[in-house]
This record gives sequence, structure tokens and C-alpha cells, in this order.
Amino acid sequence: MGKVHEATVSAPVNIAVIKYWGKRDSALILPTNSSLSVTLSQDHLSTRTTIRASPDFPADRLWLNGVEEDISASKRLVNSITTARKLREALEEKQRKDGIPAESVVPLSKWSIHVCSENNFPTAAGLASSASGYAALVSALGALYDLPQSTSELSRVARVGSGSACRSMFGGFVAWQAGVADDGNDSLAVQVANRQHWPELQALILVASDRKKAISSTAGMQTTVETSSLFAERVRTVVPQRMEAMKTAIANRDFENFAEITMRDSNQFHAVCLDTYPPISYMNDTSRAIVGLIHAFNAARGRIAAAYTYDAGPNAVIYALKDDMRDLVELFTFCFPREESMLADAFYPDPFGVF
Ligand code: 2P0
Repeated sequence: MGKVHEATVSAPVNIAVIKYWGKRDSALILPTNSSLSVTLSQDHLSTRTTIRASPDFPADRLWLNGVEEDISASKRLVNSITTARKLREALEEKQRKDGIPAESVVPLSKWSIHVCSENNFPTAAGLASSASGYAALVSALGALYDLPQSTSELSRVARVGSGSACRSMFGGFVAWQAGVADDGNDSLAVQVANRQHWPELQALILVASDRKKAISSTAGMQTTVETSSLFAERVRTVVPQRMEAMKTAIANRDFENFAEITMRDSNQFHAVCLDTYPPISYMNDTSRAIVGLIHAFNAARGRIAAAYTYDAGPNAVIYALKDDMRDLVELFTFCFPREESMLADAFYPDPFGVF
């Protein structure tokens, strides 16, 4: 058997505070607007991926949570792997040109790979796994192929797997710049601040339902682009202003502004979904009850002490500073006792301390 080369990498889930919703190019996954997210802890919601390359493997193969999947059935998987392979091919070419002896240039780009990917959270929990999945795949390919590209450059490869995945290539606070180029060259992720910048900020995930969503993000966002008039206004004026205001709030560790922009952007994203025709509704009664509870909590404190945000599903993510989070966990446990409500599982009270 020939020499096996192997790399293992983990990548966490990210939760957007300025939402990505809408593509200007579906094949290259180029968004209509920039977005910004917080990458959660590796410990709670992440994907761990091992990739092996060997001259003895007859074909590329992939196992997701122990079950083999057909790579060729997913254009996105094929695109990400092919793009990374081309970068490796270019590197091998450069090594030969630089005079490295042919026998020292490992032709990894010619070898097939075996990919083994596992989530450390139940897939049934209805929590996004494509972001951590593609980020882990591309980071592992980058490590296996010893690619010289920066993390931002590699985020373009994760993006062709799933848009939000490009943001999971970094920890901390991450912006996905929409870019303007037709080839997607400038549509990539950049780190706005690292994880140590704001250690008091914490996230809490409340699982309101673990059912699979009725309309996928990919299908839903395209219907929004085609039918919502509110959406055009969001893309043109609202998001560009919010991106700047959010970066300033993060730089200043200004929780009240961070929280207000986060809640307003979640609300507008869901308003735009409702303005889609036929309308899309991701939140449920429990989600709406949590919105009311957070506003009541903030009113009682006389300041914005907590923020909610919802993605393409009913589960809430709550942001708060450490001291307030302790009270919020108590409040949620009191209002939604596990045995009596849909609000089950998955309290993650301290992801930011360790992410
Ligand atoms: C986000 N979401 O910014 C937004 C908020 C859902 C709501 O990114 O088609 O799974 O793979 O690019 O990345 C979900 O969209 O869609 C998403 P594709 P993706 O996190």
C-alpha cells in the first residue's frame, strides 16, 4: 500500500447577527448582501472531519455521521473538492517550477480521498450543520494539501459548498463581504474581531422544535429574491448601514447596540420571509413567546440586556453578557420547564468562554 496522507480538522457552527438571505449567483453562491456572524464554541456545535488521500484509493468516498453518502450526487460537494484539488495542482506545478525534484513533489492532487465527517450534536436538533460541515471539509483539505492560501482565500472554497460556511472558517466575529466581482473572487469571509475580544458575551441556544424545516434556506431565499419588494430595500439601504453599525458596536464592545441591531435584523429577515410570495414562516408560537419574554426582560432591567435571533427555523439564539445570562437561564427554565413544553434540550450557557 502507498503512503497515506491524512488531516483532521474541526469547525464550529456560526450564528448570524446580520443575516445572509438571497443570492445574486446560485452556482457560485454569491450573496445579494454582506452578513456578519459569531462563531460558537468548538465544544458544543461543531463538525470534525478527517480526510485521507492515497494512491491506492480507487475513488473519492464520503461518510457523514458513519453513513456513506454519494459524493457525485451533490454538486456542492463536488465543487468544493474540485476547487481545492485545483489549488493543490497549482501548488505542485509551482513546486516543480521552483526546481523541487519531481520525486519530492507528492502528487496528492491526483489521488482519491476518503472523507469522514461527524457532528458532535444531534442532526435531528434542527441546528445548522452545513456551515460547520463545509468549513471543516475545506479546512481539512487545506491542511491535507498544505495549501498556501490564507483563511480568507480558503473561505471562497467553503462558500461554494454553502454560503454561510465561509464564515465558520474563522472563530470570533466574522463578516462575509458580498463582493461585486462576477467570478466571486471578492466574496469571502474576514475576521472582524477574535474570540478573546469580548469574552463576557455569551450565546444560549433554545431548541423550540427539532423538526426538519418545511422550506430549505436555499429554495426559500430564491423565492424571496424573486417576489419580495421589501427585500430590495433591505439589500439596498438597510444592510449596508447595519454592517457598519455592527462592526462599530463589536469594536466598542457596546452590547446595547449589538443587541438592538441583532434583534432588528432578525425581525427584518423574518418580515422579508413573510413578504415572500407564497409567504415563508419559520418561527412558531414558542419562538414568538421568547421574543416577548426578551423584550419584557429588557424593559424590567431598564436597558437592553439580551437579544434574540432566529435563522431559517423556530430555534432561538439568545445573546447576553455573562451576568445577565445567568438570570436568563433561570428565567427560561422557569417559563419553559422541560417536562411541560416543547422547549427541550440544548442549553449551552458558556460557549464564548471557550470558543
Ligand atoms: C445566515 N441563513 O446568515 C442565514 C440566516 C439562514 C438564515 O445562511 O444555499 O444554508 O447553502 O448558501 O448558507 C442559511 O443559508 O444557504 C443561512 P446556501 P445556507 O446564517
